[in-house]
Amino acid sequence: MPLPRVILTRRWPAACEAALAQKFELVRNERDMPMSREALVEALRSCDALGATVTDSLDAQMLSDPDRRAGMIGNFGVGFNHIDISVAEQLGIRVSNTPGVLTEATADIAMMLILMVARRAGEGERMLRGDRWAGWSPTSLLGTQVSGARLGIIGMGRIGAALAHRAVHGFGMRVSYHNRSRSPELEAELGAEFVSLETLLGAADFVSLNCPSNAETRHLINAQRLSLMRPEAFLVNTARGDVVDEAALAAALAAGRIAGAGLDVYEEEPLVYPLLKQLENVVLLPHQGSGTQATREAMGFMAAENIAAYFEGRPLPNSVC
Ligand code: 8YV
Repeated sequence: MPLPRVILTRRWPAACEAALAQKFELVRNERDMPMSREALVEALRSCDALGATVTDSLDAQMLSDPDRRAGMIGNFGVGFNHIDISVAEQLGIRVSNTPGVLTEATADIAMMLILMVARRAGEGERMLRGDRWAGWSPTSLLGTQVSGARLGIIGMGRIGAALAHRAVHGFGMRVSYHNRSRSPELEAELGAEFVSLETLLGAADFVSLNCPSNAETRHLINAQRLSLMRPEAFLVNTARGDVVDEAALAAALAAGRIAGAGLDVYEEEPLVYPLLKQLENVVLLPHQGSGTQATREAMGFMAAENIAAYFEGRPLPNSVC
């Protein structure tokens, strides 16, 4: 019997590719560039399972293709907003994701963005590398104190909770949160306060987005909600770009309506709203949240295990549908 054919849309860590290659006929994307829509359609027609990532938009039309052969999508990542899950479910296409293994790495990046934007780290580094540093001065590059400040977390899932732990235990921050459901454990353990979205936006020194991207959270942070934030407050986004109306955010930052932003994700990656790149009070990272060697390997092995389970007729350990 021929081995099932698995196509990876991007290069995965070598150890994960090697594990897959032992069990399947593995096709790698040697150039490691995002695949075009046409190439993805072709891939779905010529494999039994697709190893996908956030750079692959798999919409209803592509999944409904009568010539599609793939019956499983093993997503390398926890977020799956790039895949039309309701259509996949209707068509019986199995989809898995990689929850849990990237929680700590992503919470680290969220905390780092809070620190970077508050302490003007990007600005300072640009000044130094640009040979514009004239030496220490009592009043240059003064930032905002993170220790003891109020952090508002929107979306208290695994990553939100890991960020709350860092903020409370590491930095003595006070945490407010808004989520679909309350977490009595976190409230007891960290003194986290459950509040409405409006209360959170109005009270927080730092607002961190840690919710999934879906129809309800698209442009959750728009011009009106940004206007509820305090002029001294900062916005940090490590969730998904479309949770924020980027044009409205850029306008609010440019007008000084909020103090700054730290972003790891964007509405139209890899494009970044041009005005954001011109603003000194914005820290911009290229979607690095889960980017440690250990975490990316753990994600790859988890996705590979789900693909193996599919072909072996076992329940998917991390089934989305
Ligand atoms: C991944 C992420 O690296 O897992 C996620 O949802 O946002 C990132 O950490 C990326 O999605 C890979 O597909």
